[in-house]
Amino acid sequence: MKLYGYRNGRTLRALWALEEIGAPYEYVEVDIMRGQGREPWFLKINPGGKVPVLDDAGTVITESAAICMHLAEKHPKSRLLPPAATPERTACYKWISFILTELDAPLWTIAKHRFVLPEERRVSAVIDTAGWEFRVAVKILATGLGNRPYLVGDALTVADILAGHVLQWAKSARLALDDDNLETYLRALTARDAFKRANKTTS
Ligand SMILES: N[C@@H](CCC(=O)N[C@@H](CS)C(=O)NCC(=O)O)C(=O)O
Repeated sequence: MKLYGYRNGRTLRALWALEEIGAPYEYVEVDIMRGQGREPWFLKINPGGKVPVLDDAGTVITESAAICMHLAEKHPKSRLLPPAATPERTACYKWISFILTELDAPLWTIAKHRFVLPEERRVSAVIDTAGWEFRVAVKILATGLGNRPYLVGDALTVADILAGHVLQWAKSARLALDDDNLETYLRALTARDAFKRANKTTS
């Protein structure tokens, strides 16, 4: 397996899943800040020009959540997804969708309007609204988690990998989590050996 990625971003999700399952992989850094994502060799792999991208024996997967779910399906012993067609699997799908649409989306909006978009496209008022949207959504996550160590069942799933990533992203974007359980949850996730190995690769 080959993972194309760039540090400090959603690549961490894919690396973390790879480290949790313990399968061998090669990591290829694509320096998106220096335009490598727009180079012809990379556009052949992902015409969207974005990372992460996983090449699993010729199956090329874009989208960080899809990569994590693909890895979980192919390595069921990792238990990164609960068994198919169970209420736990459905709960996992629910949280994955929620995290992507309600937490990743406002964080991405904030990043875009702070530094990603060309200056003439940035609208600073949007940042405040997106911050408010994030705070509303993160309360729902906190309520769903309660004081449990995982979002679904009694083991780490893809939902926790995505949640851990967005919570860490929020903190680095100076957004407070305002919830002791979420802080404890994030501390435990980032203390995992697999997380530390993945984080080292991208930092
Ligand atoms: N929804 C995609 C987003 C991928 C994405 O935006 N990746 C960023 C890095 S975190 C990127 O490659 N940006 C380069 C660009 O937009 O040109 C995912 O979850 O994988």
